[in-house]
Order: sequence, then C-alpha cells, then structure tokens
Amino acid sequence: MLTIAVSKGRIYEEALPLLAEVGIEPIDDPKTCRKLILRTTRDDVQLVIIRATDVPTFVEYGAADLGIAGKDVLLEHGAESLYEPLDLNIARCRLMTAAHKNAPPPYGRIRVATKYVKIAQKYFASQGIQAEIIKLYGSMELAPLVGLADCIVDLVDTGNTLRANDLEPREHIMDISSRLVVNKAAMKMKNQAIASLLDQLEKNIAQKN
Ligand code: PRT
Ligand code: MG
Repeated sequence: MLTIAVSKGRIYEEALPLLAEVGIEPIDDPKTCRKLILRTTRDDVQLVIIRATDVPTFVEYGAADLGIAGKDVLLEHGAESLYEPLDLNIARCRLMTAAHKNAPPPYGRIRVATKYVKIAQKYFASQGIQAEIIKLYGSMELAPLVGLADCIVDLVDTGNTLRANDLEPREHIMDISSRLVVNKAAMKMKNQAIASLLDQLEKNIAQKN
C-alpha cells in the first residue's frame, strides 16, 4: 500500500487531475465526506487528508510514504529529511513582502509579521536589513493596518487580498509551487511502486510545460 498525504483546498483540487492521469482517483470526496483516509481507484494507493503544514511531518515520520506540499511549507518546516524529487508545478504563487501602499521603504530596524518566520529571517538577513519577526498564524494583512508591523511576508497570487486591504506587494522573495515529497525509508522499501509513480507523473508534467 502507498499512502499519499494531501491537504484539502487548492492543492487537492490541482493535484486531482495529475493523480487521475496516473490512475489514482479518490472514491470519496473530502468536501462531502468526513473521512480522512480516502481509498482510490487503485487498490494499492490511499490518500490521507491533512493540514498543509502537517504534510512534511507525516512524510518525515513515514505515516505517509509520499506527500504533496508547497515549497513555502517545505522551506519553513526544514524538510532536509525528505526527498523532493518532483516539482508538480501546481498551486503556484509568489512569496513577497508587502506594506501599506503609502508606507515609505524600510529604514533601520523593521517589524515584520508573517507565518514564515524562518524564511523571513533568512531573507532579511540576506538583504542586510535588521528585522524583528512577529509570528502570526493568519490574517497577516491586518498587521500593517493596526501598527503591529511595518510589513508582512506572505503568499501572493492575484494580489486581490493585498489590494482589498490597502497593501501593495514590494519585494519578490521567491516563486512557489507544490512539490512531491517522499519518505526516505519508503523510497528504499517500496522503490518499485514509488519509482514507477514518479516516472509517470514526471512524464505527464513534462508534457504540460
Ligand atoms: O488554509 P489552512 O489554514 O488550512 O492552510 P493553508 O493556508 O496552509 O492551506 P491552503 O490550502 O490555503 O494553501 C496551501 C498551499 O497552497 C500553500 O502552502 C501554498 O504553497 C499554495 N498557495 C498558492 C497558496 C496561494 N497560492 C495563496 N494565494 N496559499 C495561500 N494563498 C493565500 C495567501 O496566503 C493570501 O492570503 O491567498 C491569499 C492571496 O491570494 P491573492 O490571490 O488574493 O493574491
Ligand atoms: Mg489558507
């Protein structure tokens, strides 16, 4: 049995067609059923539905053999103990700094609100900017509006969320997409099944790009 960890929401939606192309179609729909383990049209493959930020943990401990996670989540988790063999090129967005549209450029020591503490620390250090990072778990956009922080580090897709809150994107930190990750022991123990899955997925993705 191969277990694949996927988060609900945009990653699940965008991963479904890729999985369907390799014969993996969930039998239950996580939107309408509360099951966390989904059987699929392949007897030897099941999906587990978890929070996006928990995917690296499940795969690291071998609770799932494979997982699909955003590069943002992988970098923040510090996923050195996982294989990351494939860029699935889905759930794409940009990790950016953003500030109030009237705010001056950063000067001196700044305060930054984000859920990406590690990535932000590394980024501002690389820019030679002294930054105090304030960890938040959501609604980052609010922080500059209420004086909690000078700027935020967050994911941007259309930019609508920033605009709706009078913020604007400033510095582009990196492009983000979702990656297939593999547990290291599973890669050895279940090599044939995993290698053939990787191979098929890779071919299909290459055709699209
Ligand atoms: O929502 P939940 O708390 O359960 O977890 P999550 O937010 O980690 O999950 P989810 O499904 O929202 O995001 C999973 C992954 O999708 C992320 O880790 C990214 O790799 C990827 N992804 C791609 C995005 C976006 N695009 C995105 N736009 N994740 C979040 N957003 C958010 C962003 O944080 C901001 O609030 O959408 C808003 C910006 O979108 P625009 O279009 O208004 O710019
Ligand atoms: Mg979300």
